[in-house]
Amino acid sequence: MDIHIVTLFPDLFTSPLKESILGKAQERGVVRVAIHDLRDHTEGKHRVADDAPYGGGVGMVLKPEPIIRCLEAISAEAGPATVVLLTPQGTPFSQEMAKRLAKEERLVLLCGRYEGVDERIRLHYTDLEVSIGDYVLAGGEIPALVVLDSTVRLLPGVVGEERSIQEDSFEAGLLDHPHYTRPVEVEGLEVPGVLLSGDHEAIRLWRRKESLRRTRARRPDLFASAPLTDEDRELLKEIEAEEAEAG
Ligand code: 6GU
Repeated sequence: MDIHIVTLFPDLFTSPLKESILGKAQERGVVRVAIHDLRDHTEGKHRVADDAPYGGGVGMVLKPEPIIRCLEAISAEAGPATVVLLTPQGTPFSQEMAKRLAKEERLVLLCGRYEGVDERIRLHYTDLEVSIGDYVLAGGEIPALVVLDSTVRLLPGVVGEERSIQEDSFEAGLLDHPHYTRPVEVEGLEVPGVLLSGDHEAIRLWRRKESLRRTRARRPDLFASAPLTDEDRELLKEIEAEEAEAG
């Protein structure tokens, strides 16, 4: 997969791209990431990439021409790409969207800044607009890293065990269960006994139940679309009985 990032702040990407899963995925050749500095596509010695909004008002707007030139340079060099604009007005990002993006051959992540990008870019040069949540960030760079991280880790051969992806929070439409590692006791705090039992079926049931318990407590909205089995419904009844007893 080829990912092109278009930004006014290329340095924001250096260290996140070097480390961890994103670094490894590039080393392994699973993904190639190219950073494009919008200022390289501006005109004049001041390399101006933004301008005041028509109609007046506060803030600045990203000028259209440098973006158009940059996108055209990318498609001329690399070929056609799906262009994703990072903006607080976009569609809320989700695991589903990460899965969809992971199927693309070539992506452009266009980082908005200031009050936004010229509307003509949004209308005619982007395929998808994405927001990472209901809060305002100074620009689309951190959201681009969020999209990049969650998409790249889904590519085959990036995360060591395929199974560990299937068991992630959200993959089954539920939150993940708790995890424990050694030692068995720390500061008087113990690991739940069932995890030490060696009884794989009991462990599976415990994990599923805790996953349901957490989802019920923290994100009951997820039940609206999570596929639940008869066993899940039984476990949920047990949880409800336990909670009622605990008051
Ligand atoms: Cl994609 N951009 C900005 N500037 N703020 C955001 C966002 C994006 N998603 C949530 N907040």
